[in-house]
Amino acid sequence: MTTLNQDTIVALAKYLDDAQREARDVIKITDDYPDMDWEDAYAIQFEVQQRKERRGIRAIGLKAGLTSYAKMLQMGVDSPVFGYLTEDFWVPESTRIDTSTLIHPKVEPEIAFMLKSSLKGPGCHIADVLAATDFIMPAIEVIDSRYKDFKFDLKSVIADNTSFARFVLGGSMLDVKGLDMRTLGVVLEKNGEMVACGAGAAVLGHPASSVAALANHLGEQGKEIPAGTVILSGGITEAIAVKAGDSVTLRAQGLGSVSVGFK
Ligand code: OOG
Ligand code: MG
Repeated sequence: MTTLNQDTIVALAKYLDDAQREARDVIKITDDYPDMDWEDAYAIQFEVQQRKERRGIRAIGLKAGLTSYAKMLQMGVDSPVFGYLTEDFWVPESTRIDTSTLIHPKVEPEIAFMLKSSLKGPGCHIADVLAATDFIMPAIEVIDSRYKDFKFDLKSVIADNTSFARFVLGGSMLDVKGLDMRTLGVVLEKNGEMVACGAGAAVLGHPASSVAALANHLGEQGKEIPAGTVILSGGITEAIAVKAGDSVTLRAQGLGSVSVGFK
């Protein structure tokens, strides 16, 4: 049961959608609606996505966020969140993203999963995820909270589609068979210097557990993750702020690298 009425949910979705489209920050929504609940937060996120769909922008994947201790610590929250990847925010590798369309972007090193079969919770676990995975790839997620100073609580960030702003896939596709993703190392470089590094285990012990958590979250609503879905499993390290002129490369063990620039 949501605590907010449908008119309020629709108005808050417009508030966040407009902020994103106009690249300006806004006050977090829990300041005005401190009693909103988790269902309200996901209902607003869904409504933001509905607005995009009405403009012809489809969801082409899903994401989990705040799945590593580094991210939880950085943002001062304690549980994962889930959101949509939309087609308008997919960016080809080695291009430059226009920072005038963003508020205060940050980049995150992530492992992307491509599913060959559907996943349905509850009860989904790492082995189910690995069996359903076609391949993994390195990914850079650009996050850009629509909230002032990038400060939020969990409900506000869920409503804001978990700060999703762009994503870049690249490098090699890797079969998960025979792979220990926990020890898969990643190095994030900005302008040729290493700015963060980590290993897969930073993400809930194993990046596949983040995908399982997503399947279980959707399972509570009777939804499944269809085959062919690309999923970002969550930043392995803290997110790194970027500005015009920066270039970012993610090197992932056995997966090559993926790069993107900012102008
Ligand atoms: C929320 C989104 C976090 C991740 O990978 O942890 C996220 C935020 O930190 O703004 O995408
Ligand atoms: Mg992320």
